[in-house]
Parts: sequence; structure tokens; C-alpha cells
Amino acid sequence: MKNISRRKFIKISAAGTASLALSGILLDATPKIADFFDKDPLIESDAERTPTYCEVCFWKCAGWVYKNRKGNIQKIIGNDNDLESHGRMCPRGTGGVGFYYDEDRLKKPMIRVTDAAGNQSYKEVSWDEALDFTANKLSEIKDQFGPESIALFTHGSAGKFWSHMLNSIGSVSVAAPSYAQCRGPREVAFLTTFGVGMNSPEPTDIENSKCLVLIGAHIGENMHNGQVQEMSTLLDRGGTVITVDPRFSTAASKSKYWLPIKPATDLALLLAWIHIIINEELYDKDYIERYAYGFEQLKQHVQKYTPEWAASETELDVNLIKNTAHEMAKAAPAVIVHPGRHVTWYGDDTQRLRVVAILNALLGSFGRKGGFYFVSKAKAPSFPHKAYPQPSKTWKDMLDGKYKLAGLALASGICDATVPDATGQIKYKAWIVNGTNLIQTLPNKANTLKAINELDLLIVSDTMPTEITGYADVILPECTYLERYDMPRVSQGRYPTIALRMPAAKPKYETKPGWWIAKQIGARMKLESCYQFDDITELIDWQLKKIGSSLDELQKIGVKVMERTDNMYLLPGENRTFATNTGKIELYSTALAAEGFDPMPVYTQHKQPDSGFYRLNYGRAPMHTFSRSQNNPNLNDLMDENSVWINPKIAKMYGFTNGQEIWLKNQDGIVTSSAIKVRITERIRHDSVYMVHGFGHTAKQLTRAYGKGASDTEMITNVKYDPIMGGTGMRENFVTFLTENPNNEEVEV
Ligand SMILES: Nc1nc2c(c(=O)[nH]1)N[C@H]1C(S)=C(S)[C@@H](COP(=O)(O)OP(=O)(O)OC[C@H]3O[C@@H](n4cnc5c(=O)[nH]c(N)nc54)[C@H](O)[C@@H]3O)O[C@H]1N2
Ligand SMILES: Nc1nc2c(c(=O)[nH]1)N[C@H]1C(S)=C(S)[C@@H](COP(=O)(O)OP(=O)(O)OC[C@H]3O[C@@H](n4cnc5c(=O)[nH]c(N)nc54)[C@H](O)[C@@H]3O)O[C@H]1N2
Ligand code: SF4
Ligand SMILES: [Mo]
Repeated sequence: MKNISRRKFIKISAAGTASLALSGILLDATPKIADFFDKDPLIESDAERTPTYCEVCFWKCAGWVYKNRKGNIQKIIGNDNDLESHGRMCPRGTGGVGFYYDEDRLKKPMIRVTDAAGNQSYKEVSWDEALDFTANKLSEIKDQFGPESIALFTHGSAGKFWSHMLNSIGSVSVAAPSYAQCRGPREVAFLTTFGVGMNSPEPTDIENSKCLVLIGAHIGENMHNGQVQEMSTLLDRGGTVITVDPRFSTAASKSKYWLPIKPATDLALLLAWIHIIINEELYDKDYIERYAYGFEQLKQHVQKYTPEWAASETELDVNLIKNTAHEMAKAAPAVIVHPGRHVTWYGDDTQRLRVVAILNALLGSFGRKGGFYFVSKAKAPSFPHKAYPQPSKTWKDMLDGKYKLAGLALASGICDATVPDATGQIKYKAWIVNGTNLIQTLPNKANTLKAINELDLLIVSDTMPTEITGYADVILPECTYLERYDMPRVSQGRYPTIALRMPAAKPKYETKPGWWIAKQIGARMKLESCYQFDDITELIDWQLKKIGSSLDELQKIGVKVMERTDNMYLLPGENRTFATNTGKIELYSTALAAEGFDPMPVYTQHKQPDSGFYRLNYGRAPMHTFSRSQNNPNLNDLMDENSVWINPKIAKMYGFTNGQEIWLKNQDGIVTSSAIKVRITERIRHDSVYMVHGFGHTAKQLTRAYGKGASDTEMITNVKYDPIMGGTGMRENFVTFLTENPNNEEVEV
């Protein structure tokens, strides 16, 4: 097959206010409506509303979509029966309507063409042509290099259909960035300690907790709806929040204790907390005796991690370290040392999260009211299909024996295996990318582009012309979540719940639902399992009937909460076996020891910034999600660019003023493509700067988002891989400031 050499980026030109005020942002606050938006009054009748669950982030709140008299989508409000949203959407969910109305959306399928002079552009084509092209190319690659050379990157609801299609071909390389770039280390840490992962939504019983400890988890800016609401309840009840964050986050501002930790030293604090809790005998003795393995080894292990030592490592006051340990112990077992979510920071992340898990075990909070509850989930069958072909190689085989404890495919691992290795071998030839903007999502953009250039085929299915679409050989435009069915949301939680998403309107332009696109490709490739249903409604109804509901029922009620038969918490004196090697909660991890890793977490120092450089810290803003929402007219109205937070002492040194535009340059000499405005604030330490992720778009077709603010991803070129599971630590990057535009050439992507 002919390799498309130097795949160039192409500019696609083808031819009811609720009461929750935790972050000063109201849930359900309807964003300002953009001018084009239809202002006709709402139909008041509930009969006209259709159920959905939100796709703006992966909390997946269930809501109702209302239309106006003209039949146009008008607003989305939460479904009162939903345990994820409790009837309220967050600002992003409310603003989701803007994804439907965004006139910059992808509108038609497109194929990359190269003219005689070698110029590349996109040609608009019919769906038939796009699907034939895709299926033919995939078949050629499958025949020539084997099915295992095809990988899927997905972060979105249609991923289920794409992975079904890929599994039917005979490849299991299905990766989501929500693992190796997000929560993977936490899953491995909890699995090796308690025998279960956290998954989503996390089973943190915040609502009933007396003390919540947030370590670099910025709930309130991280707008995961149910969690934010539960934290608000905890605060209303007078519960204690302890926030460990080098930045004075919104959560820190609501906390009884704020620990402005020196970045990258959290392990020291956590180990010292364990030291105090063990040495002062504040741990739950009965719980540890009954359920835990390795207490004596742990006790020995932490003796050197004294609070005084931790105080000097972390630059925290020793009494603050002690008092917070006592506060946790006082609240135990109704205490949560929160596992966080985006935890790929410094490369020793699994071990950091192991200490979090161990601390929860010592406090007896796992399986206890106000700590972590045991989840319940409906057992929905997946699609009816014949057994998938046995792959000759899996994504694990592609990792050359590295990252043995990775539980899911690594998006970064597949990307790395697409770049030629020392012998010149390339393991992946084709990528299917559904709903993930890999250019902004994977660290080390140059490496991502290198991999993309090696591909024989890049298929992108997206709703927007984001950066990744400009590298595609074929673009398959998906309709938005408001215009399609997807498989029902089957969530874990205190009770099993199911929620339906159905179209509120016909797909605009020539966009199609993901299930249809994947099925069409499968059918063209003659994959038998893709013929098992004609329409997705058959599949949904079949699945729902197996778990005690039906399509008809869910179309009326949107969400169904079911009964559970098992216990949410441990019973007093209950004997319980945990799914670890020893059947116990492993303070000493036999699984890690067996693979040659430290069975108990060890502190190592991380690099601190050189003089004139500042650690790049990044996070969320309440009104945006990753890089997917900046062009959404409603959300863009609320926040149209990010800024770089700089401590006043540092700003003074450089003579910066608020709002001044600067460029950032990192330790490897990489400069941001666009300028970012300075925000001078005491809320950030003097050794770091902070910016919101997702801005600095370089794709011009995003007319509202292009060139607004800067991209943190561009600055993340140093990646600290977690040796245990391959997570990509992204917080060991340092930046300095440029006051004049260094980009004299127009930068493409
Ligand atoms: N630098 C940096 N990198 C990060 C992070 C960070 O904070 N900083 N965060 C990490 C974390 S925690 C995560 S979970 C990941 C998230 O990573 P991603 O999920 O890749 O995040 P997005 O940048 O939002 O990319 C989503 C893409 O899906 C498209 N899309 C949106 N809706 C739909 C749809 O309905 N259908 C289809 N087909 N496409 C759709 C959007 O247009 C966009 O191109 O990023 C990780 N990477
Ligand atoms: N509004 C909104 N909400 C979201 C999302 C979104 O895109 N938008 N994405 C969702 C997803 S997928 C995820 S994974 C979560 C991510 O949200 P979280 O897991 O809560 O947070 P992170 O983005 O990892 O961390 C950001 C915080 O860590 C702090 N921090 C930085 N370095 C250090 C350090 O060395 N030590 C400590 N203790 N703290 C440090 C930062 O100052 C910041 O406050 O948010 C979810 N919620
Ligand atoms: S938290 Fe907000 S953006 Fe995420 S699913 Fe819920 S309403 Fe949507
Ligand atoms: Mo995430």
C-alpha cells in the first residue's frame, strides 16, 4: 500500500436557576444565548421533551431536551430521577445545545486528495464514497499487515460500535485517553490494594462524609456534577474539607485546611500521614486486623517518613501535617481521601495512588458509610454476536513487555508503537479516531505527529473540525449527541441506573450517528457480526428488556433507578474476601512485588524548575471540557480564552501587567503557537504557573476558538512514564516567558 508521505495538516475549507453556588457558577445557569439562537418560546408540555444523557463530559448526566414551537432544540435540563445530575446540569451540560447549533460543525464526509503538483486538500464526497474508501483501505491493510495493525482511539459513546467493528476484524487495540492520560494509575492502585478499581462515577460517599481530603482534585472547577453537589451538601452540614494543592483552587477556598504543597512532593505528605496514623495508633484496628495484609511491613516501612521530614520536603508547616492527620482520624471511618481522576502527573502516580488507597484502608473508610460504598450496576449484555476472531497479537504484545500491570490499552502506547522502533519496525498501520482530539490530548505533540505521518490510513470521526481531523485521510462527520441514539447509559452507583439517549432532532447537514457509520463500514467489510441488527432501536430494546426495562419505557421516563440486593457498606463484623492475591486489602502489594515493583510506596524526589523557569500546572475551568467546548457558541460566551496565572512576586520581576499578552517557552525550547494573557494572582505559588487545558486551538475552522489563549499540551514535551502501567506523567514541564511574538511564520498545527 502506498504510504501518504508527509501527511500535512489541511485546513478544512473544502472546497431555572438552581441553588448550588459552590464555585460561584450556578448549576443550570443558562449560558448567554448566541444571536443565531432561536428565541421562540418553549413548548411547556412535557410530552414534547425527549430524554438524553450528556456527552459534554463523561459524568453522563441524564436530562431532558426541550424544543420550541418551531421544533428547534431550545434547552436541556436535568432529569430529577437521575442520581448523577439530581435534576441539574452543570454549565457545560446546559450549554450543550451550542454543539448542535455551531455553524463550524463538520457537515459532509471528506477524503484527502493530492493533485499533480503534490498539494493536498479535502474533497467532499458522498457517504457511499467515503464508506467504500474506508472499508477498502481497512481491508487492504488487514490483508497486508494483519488485523492487529489497526487501532481504535475513542472517547465517546459511539466507541462501543467502533470497537465492536474492530473486534470483529480481529483487533483488540482499542484505547481511550481516559486511561493512560487520566485515571489509569488510580485504577491499578485501587485494584492492587482492594481488588477493585474506582471506575466512573467514583464510589465516594461524599454526601455522608465528615471529612473529604482532596489531593490535586479540584472539585468545583472539575465540574463532575454529582460530586460537586455532594461536596456542597457536605459543606452545608459543616463537614471538613482538606485541600492539598499548590494553587488556591475553588475547593481550597471552601476548605478548613489548605495545604499549599510544593509541587511533586505529595508522596512525602501521604507517607507522613500514614506514619502519624500508625505511630499514634489512630488507625482502625479491628478493620485492619480483619481485612488487611502486610500491616507490620508497612509500619516498619513508614518509620523514616516522619512529619518533620515531610514538612521540609513539602514546604508545609509540620503542625498542619499533624493536625490534618488528626482531623481525618477523628472523622474515620466517614472520611474520604479522594482518589482524584486525572492523576498522570509525575510518573510515580500508581505508587502515589497506592498511598491514597492504603491511607483509606488504615482509616477504615473503604466499604463504610461516608467513605467508599460498594457499587451496584445493572448487568446489561453487550451486542449479540458470534465469538470475535482470536487476535494473533494484542495491544499488550505491542508494548514489548513493558507496563505489565496496564489494565486497558494505552493510547500513548499505541501512538509510540506507530513510530518506527530501533529496528525500523512500525506496529500499527491504521488508526481509527473517534471523538478524541489526539493532538491536544496526548502529550508530546511532535511524537503524535511523527506517528501520524507513518500511518497508511487515518480515519477520523468527529463532530467538529478540530486539530486531529486536519490529519485525516477520510473524515466521517458524526451528528451530535442531541441528534442520535446511542446505547443506554448503564452506570455504577449506589443503585443501578439506566438512562436513554434518543434524538431530539434530525441530524443537521449530512452528519450521521456513529452506530450507523461503524455498521456501514463493517457491512462493507463483510463482517458478519455487523449484520446482527438493522437499526439501533432494535438493539437498545433488546438490551433494555434483558435488564427489566424497554425502549418504550425509557422514552417516557429517561432514567430508571433499580433496586439492589447486596449491601452498600460492610456490615459490622462482616467477613469479606477482597479480589487480591491474598484475599485481603493489600497494604503490602503482592501483585506489585511479583512484577519487581516496590510493594510499598517509596518516596523519590522529582526535578524542580531551573532558575527562570516555572512548573507548568494545568487543570479545568467549570465552563469547558478538555479541548471540545471552546468553539461552542454558548460556552465560548462564558469563557473565550485561558490566561496564565503568575504569582505577583514573579510578575513584578518581569514587569508584567494584568492582561498583557505573552508566549510561553518550555525547557525543550518549544514555544506556544499563540499568545496568552497574564493573570497576576496570589492563588498560585511562586514556583509554578497555571493555565486551563483545552485552549490555544490551531485549527482555523474553529472560528471562535482559533488562536484564543494557549495550549498546555504544546508545552508538555517531557513525559514521565509510569513504569507500572504506562501512564503519561505530564507535570514535569517548565516554562519561561517571551514578551514578543516568536512565531514569525504562520503556524499550522
Ligand atoms: N495537556 C493535557 N492533556 C490532557 C489533559 C490535560 O488536562 N492537559 N487531560 C487528560 C484527560 S483527564 C482526558 S480524560 C483526556 C480527554 O481527551 P479527549 O476526550 O480526546 O478530549 P477532547 O480534547 O475534548 O477531544 C474530544 C474530541 O471529540 C470530539 N467530539 C465531541 N463530541 C463528539 C461526538 O459526539 N462524536 C464524535 N465522533 N466526536 C465528538 C471533539 O470535537 C474533539 O475533537 O485528555 C487528557 N489529556
Ligand atoms: N469543568 C470540567 N470538569 C471536568 C473536566 C473538564 O474538562 N471540565 N474533565 C473531567 C475529567 S475527565 C477529569 S480526569 C477531571 C480532572 O480533574 P481533577 O482530577 O480534579 O484534577 P486535575 O486536573 O488532575 O488537577 C488539577 C489540580 O491539581 C493541582 N496540582 C497540580 N500539581 C499538583 C501537585 O503536585 N500536587 C497537588 N496536590 N496538586 C497539584 C492543580 O493546581 C489543580 O487544582 O475533571 C473532570 N471534570
Ligand atoms: S457534569 Fe456537566 S458536562 Fe458533564 S455530563 Fe454532567 S451536565 Fe454534562
Ligand atoms: Mo480525564
